[in-house]
Amino acid sequence: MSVHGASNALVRAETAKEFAADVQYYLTLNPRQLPSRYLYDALGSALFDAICRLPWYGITRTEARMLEAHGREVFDRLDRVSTIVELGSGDGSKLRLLVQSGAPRTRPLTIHLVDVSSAALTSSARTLSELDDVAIVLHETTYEAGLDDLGAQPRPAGRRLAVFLGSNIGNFDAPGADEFLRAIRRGLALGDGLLLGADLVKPEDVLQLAYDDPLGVTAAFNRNLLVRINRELGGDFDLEAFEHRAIWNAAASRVEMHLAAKRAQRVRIRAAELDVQFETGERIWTESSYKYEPGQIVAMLESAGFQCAAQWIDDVDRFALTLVQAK
Ligand code: AVJ
Repeated sequence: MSVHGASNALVRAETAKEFAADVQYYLTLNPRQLPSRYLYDALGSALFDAICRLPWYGITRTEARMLEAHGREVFDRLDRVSTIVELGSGDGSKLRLLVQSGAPRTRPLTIHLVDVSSAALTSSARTLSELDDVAIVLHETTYEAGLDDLGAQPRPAGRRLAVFLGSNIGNFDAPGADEFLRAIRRGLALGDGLLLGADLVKPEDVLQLAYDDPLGVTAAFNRNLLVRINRELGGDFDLEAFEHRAIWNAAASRVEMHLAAKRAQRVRIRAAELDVQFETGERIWTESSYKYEPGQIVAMLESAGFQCAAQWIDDVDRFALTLVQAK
């Protein structure tokens, strides 16, 4: 195995400034918001890993089981894969499962990992280094920049397979998802593949427990965003004064996470030059997790320039893996 870093220093240097600018912009919108990508600092990522182990949050376990069960079929439908690109690498264990169960004979294999988090890249690379005869290339950058990098590189023989797992697509609203899927499509050539893992609509009580768990881990994950603003941007949020809310918005088919002010208060954030007055019950919308019907996933992919090759559905745990090809 070999690991090459293609890390982008420019992207990293801009992060603090961008965070301040985004907090200033989104926190003064009506309703107040914060982009969900900022949930994942080191502590936030550790809390998300804990969420994945909660008995009430099934996405990770169900998807891993499905990758193991259907991995072989993925590489049967999409033959001659020589390059896999994982967007948002997590800890690498799902991709290892997919390759182990599905691509035992596909060598040589190059795996590109694209993630803004160097911690995620390091742990993924370590997990994937257990595979034999695989070259790993790290891209410490945004999905979009990583896709551009890749689109510009000379293509080895064989197909590319892009992999976007964990229902991360669910953080995008419909126009955002369309734009993102089109960006993936641009990084691929005709006949290349995309494997998408997406969570399906399920009963409200199940969703409620998944996003507001009895151990309070999801609440901590959400409230950590305020801890991060306090630390990195000189904010003075009183942690005790905000509570986690998870709301199923049936009309929009999404679970929303919010932070609700328990009392009226004023918050200052020095680096964002902000002075915000919260009323009692006023909320900050921190995340959306869209839930889909299987046909909707196919339609969304088809309109972004793909053709469905296969879809696997777990009807008990309500999750879909969809394999498409660039058309
Ligand atoms: C990583 C975006 C897929 O929406 O289910 C978990 C994040 N938020 N619990 C999701 C999350 C609250 C997760 N995604």
